[in-house]
Amino acid sequence: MERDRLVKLSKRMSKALRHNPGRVGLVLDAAGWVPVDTFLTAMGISRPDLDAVVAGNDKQRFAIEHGPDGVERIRANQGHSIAVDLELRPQSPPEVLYHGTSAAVLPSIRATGLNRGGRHHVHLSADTATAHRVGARRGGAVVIITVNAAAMAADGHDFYRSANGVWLTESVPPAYLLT
Ligand code: HQG
Repeated sequence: MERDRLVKLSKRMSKALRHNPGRVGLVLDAAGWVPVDTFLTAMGISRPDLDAVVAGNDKQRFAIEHGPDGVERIRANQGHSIAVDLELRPQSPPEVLYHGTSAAVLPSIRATGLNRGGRHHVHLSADTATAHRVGARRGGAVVIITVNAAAMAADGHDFYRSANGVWLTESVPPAYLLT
């Protein structure tokens, strides 16, 4: 099915742009960008397929824009495990943010808070429906944790919002977990 093909392609693109560019011979710049032409060649994909993935992406995972040199470039909006500086500015978060995860890890999260694991940040959602979708990826029962983002911000924790609306912060200590 066409949709399945594009989802598969999107996953390959995520891997290359977030985790392992070297595997397809790519080098990203400091902010995670790579020229679109270079990317197409390295991935062996066509421009129409790329555009279909970027435009049709349920989470707007990728950004395409013209760089300061006029060259068109692409990067992943969030989710990196490799060192890239997305140049996000701290922003004032809403009162609360949500984190969807598996019920199985709840005791550990209550004990140590939310950790970023292999990624750059802990990922938080502005609404419970999105948090539920994120948590459902883990399989099993989903729990949605409410984070007291306003209190964290008041205590000096920085929050960022990726271009596709994901809220990011370095870690969430247990004291800020509301539920
Ligand atoms: C868990 C997807 C035990 C955490 C989604 C999560 C998101 C702990 C897992 C984005 C823990 C990390 C990120 C602790 C955190 N003890 N487990 N103390 N602290 N965890 O995939 O938030 O499709 O790195 O609950 O939509 O699930 O890739 O993070 O289950 O936006 O674009 O450790 O990935 O986006 O898992 O998902 P992940 P996530 P994409």
